[in-house]
Amino acid sequence: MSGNKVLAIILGGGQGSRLHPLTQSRSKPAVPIAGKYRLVDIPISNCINSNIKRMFVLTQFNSASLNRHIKNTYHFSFFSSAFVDVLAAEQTPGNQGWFQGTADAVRQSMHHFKELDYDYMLILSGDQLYQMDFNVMVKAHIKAKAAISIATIPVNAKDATSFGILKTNDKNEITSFIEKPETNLLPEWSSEVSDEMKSEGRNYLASMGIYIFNRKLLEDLMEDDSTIDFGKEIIPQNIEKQKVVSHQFEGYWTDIGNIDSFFEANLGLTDDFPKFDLYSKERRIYTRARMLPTTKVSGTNLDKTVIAEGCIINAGKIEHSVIGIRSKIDSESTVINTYMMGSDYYQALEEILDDKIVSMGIGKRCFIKNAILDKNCCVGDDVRINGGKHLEDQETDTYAIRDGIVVIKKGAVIPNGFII
Ligand code: ADQ
Ligand code: ADP
Repeated sequence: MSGNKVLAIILGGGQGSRLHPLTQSRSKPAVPIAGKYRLVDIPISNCINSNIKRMFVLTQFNSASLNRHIKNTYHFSFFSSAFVDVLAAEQTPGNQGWFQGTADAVRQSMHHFKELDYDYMLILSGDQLYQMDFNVMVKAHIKAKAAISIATIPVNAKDATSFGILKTNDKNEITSFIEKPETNLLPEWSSEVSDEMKSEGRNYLASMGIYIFNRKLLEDLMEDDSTIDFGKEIIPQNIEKQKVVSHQFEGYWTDIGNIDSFFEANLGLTDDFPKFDLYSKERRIYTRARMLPTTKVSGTNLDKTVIAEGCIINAGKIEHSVIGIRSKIDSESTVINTYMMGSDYYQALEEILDDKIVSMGIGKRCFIKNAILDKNCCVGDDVRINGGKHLEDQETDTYAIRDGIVVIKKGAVIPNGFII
């Protein structure tokens, strides 16, 4: 199957409010994950690995770091038709509005796709962690002569209320669909799943928000501007009118659209055998090649920790943490259950040696637990950040607390001796 007939759209994010404050100064696709990547690298890499090499990233908020990242990362051969283009919400004479929902975002971008040669549109979410071969799904879509295919995954009752839940017949055709059902409706929505899934209590078939549409159908559907969302309108309205097929996936897949799930997914990379495999030869995750120096560690007790390139670590102890590019952690500091994103650049030596300035990174004798440190944070000496469920949600200029996780904002300066 040639990837040339498939055009991919990555839904890069609406307001991004669920990931606030990580999205305060950047669009969601540009949020750094796993120490050296950005969220958008996941769907883009899945497309490249599936030989789908024409992609548009739709975003509501066009940040400099997203454009820089895409421009500096995805260089295809001069002779290839491959591209990754960012389409930010734009006001045109015909449309004064801002993107509202997912279907709206696609509708407002349709004129960019008109001249392109494609038969199938693959629509992806920008905030999910998974590795999937979309070609298998495209092949199944063509074989089934489907109009729409939806990637699906069995989930448990607790998660089922956050997703579109569906039922299929014995030909995998979707017969009914409900977007984010209330808990009291769940008993009517369980499906036949494999024994393994059943044993994990995953009895509900959820939409992964990954869709394949036949071109003509999508173009027709986008003509009707009363529909706003795929999950709320387009999919439920077309179940009976079109052949809509479920493509079940049983690999690792997780939605990382809020601070809690984002934090867990990042720390999950420190497991002995992480569910998300960054070491796979076939399913490689691409990102910007930065040519950074190797990481230097001295006197640190390290356990279950992932450290990216270009770091200078003199901490006492780091446990169950992900330490991003160019991070600096000074002596006698302890870092536990923390995702430190790292820095965009190295400070000049004069700044580092100036006692009046809090340097970038983590200072001496700090204790940091259950935290996310956004890029370029300057944490002074003797700072204590003890995140956990005992803390209530709150927000200041320099940090926010969400579900007990303390998020230090990008570039925030946390003075010596500060306690959270
Ligand atoms: P949600 O994830 O709740 O459910 P939604 O918030 O609409 O759906 O977001 C889907 C994706 O589109 C996200 O990556 C989001 O950031 C992005 N997005 C939203 N609005 C956008 C806009 N205006 N411009 C660009 N991108 C935008 C959906 C489905 C469910 C399904 C889950 C699976 O509706 O049926 O179960 O995805 O995660
Ligand atoms: P990343 O390196 O994670 O891809 P960005 O795309 O946001 O990060 O930009 C990082 C690059 O931008 C750095 O390599 C550096 O050259 C430059 N940069 C960003 N901010 C600054 C700054 N305040 N001072 C100097 N250089 C900066």
